[in-house]
Amino acid sequence: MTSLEPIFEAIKTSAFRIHEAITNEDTDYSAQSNQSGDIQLKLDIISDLIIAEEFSKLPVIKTIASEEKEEAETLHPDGQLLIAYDPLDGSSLIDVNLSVGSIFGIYDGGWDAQNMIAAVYVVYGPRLEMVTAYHESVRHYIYRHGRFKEMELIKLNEKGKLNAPGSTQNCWSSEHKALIEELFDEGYRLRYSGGMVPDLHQILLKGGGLFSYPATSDRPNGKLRKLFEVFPFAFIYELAGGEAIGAKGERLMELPCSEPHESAPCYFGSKYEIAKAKDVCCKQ
Ligand code: AFP
Repeated sequence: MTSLEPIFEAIKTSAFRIHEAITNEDTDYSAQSNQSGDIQLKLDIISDLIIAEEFSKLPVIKTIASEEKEEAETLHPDGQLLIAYDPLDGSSLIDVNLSVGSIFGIYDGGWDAQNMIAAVYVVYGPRLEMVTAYHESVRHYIYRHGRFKEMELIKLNEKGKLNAPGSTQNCWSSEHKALIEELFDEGYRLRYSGGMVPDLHQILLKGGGLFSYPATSDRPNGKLRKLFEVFPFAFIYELAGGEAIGAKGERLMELPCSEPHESAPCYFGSKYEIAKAKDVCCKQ
């Protein structure tokens, strides 16, 4: 089994560099151009370049697919692993100083969810944090005094108390609306920032609940992308003891992916909430 430690170290280095850029760089296209005439880079493009640069140093990585690039890119033809990543998910929230994140899915043998062998995300918030899912454990790290310090393993309770309902509510199906309202009627608390990484991180660390980004009338295939958003969090939630399903109650980890930017409706949560989702709205 290939050791993923060099990849996790490259992600830590990228996280530190991106955290610095978030603090110091101009976050929008500016009017200035650099020496070669390129328009000043946006922060999410800078983040993409940082990650690609760190991954280019690892011969084990054959191909990368980024949310910021139309096509996948071969780094090392003799490499073994494929990595899909969203370099700065939720970047539109930076202007209002809300938490954002980077998401990574590590695949061996192809881009279908069943080929995923590990998933990682980084949270850029009041603290810099990283979560890795690999070898049956979901590990949590907090950046303190110059290094990522390992904390307790992450496990979801059978049932939680947080409800994170995404997308435009007037585009929800009546079944999805009924599910969300049932949870609120049971006393669940609304926790939704519009950033997938902090919203799912909160449910993982607060013991459970439901995050949903359903099929809607304006987005019949949902919004979140399979390769670098949906599959990595499905992998993480299942390893943490929860479940992750699609619009028809199917396991997200059984879905294929035929092109890098394909999206899928998705529900991530503790077992109680996913069972309710299957019963109320995600039926075959
Ligand atoms: P941006 O990257 O455009 O900010 O979108 C963030 C995101 O892809 C994901 O992080 C959120 O869960 C989701 O969009 C929020 O979408 P809605 O605003 O439609 O709920």
